[in-house]
Amino acid sequence: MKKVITYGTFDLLHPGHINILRRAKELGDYLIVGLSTDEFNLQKHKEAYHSYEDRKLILEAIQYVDEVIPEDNWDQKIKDVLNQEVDIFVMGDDWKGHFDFLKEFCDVIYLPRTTGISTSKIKSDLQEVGDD
Ligand code: C2G
Repeated sequence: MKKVITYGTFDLLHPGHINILRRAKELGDYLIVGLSTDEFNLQKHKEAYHSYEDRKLILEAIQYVDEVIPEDNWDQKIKDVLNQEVDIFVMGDDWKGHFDFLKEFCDVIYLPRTTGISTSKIKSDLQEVGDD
């Protein structure tokens, strides 16, 4: 069984998230998502609208996702890859090069981001509507 892992906040779920999850799953048989905890998001200078529990509930309902584990620091990826016996690490290419240190332990694949959509764009678009 080929195991794939990816990480993220996955707040205000949108087609960009679904596209990366679908493509990641297509690379193997089992997809693990390392979901950023609310506390780790603070370290990432992000504040998610949905709590970790709600973002986990939403991700677990997605057909491509087989398991969700907490991501609570920048340094857990090697341990996760080894402990979960991961074959492939996947991220959007906005992270290209950032996780190449994992190549010692698994395949590292950066996939093109979906253009024109992001959680921050959703938030700013809604802000504009609200201001009208
Ligand atoms: N993504 C994408 N296309 C978009 C938006 C996001 O392909 N339009 C991808 C990102 O590249 C990432 C995943 O969706 O691979 C999750 O994105 P975020 O929730 O924004 O995650 P991020 O804050 O980048 O956290 O340790 C890694 C970090 O936790 C990644």
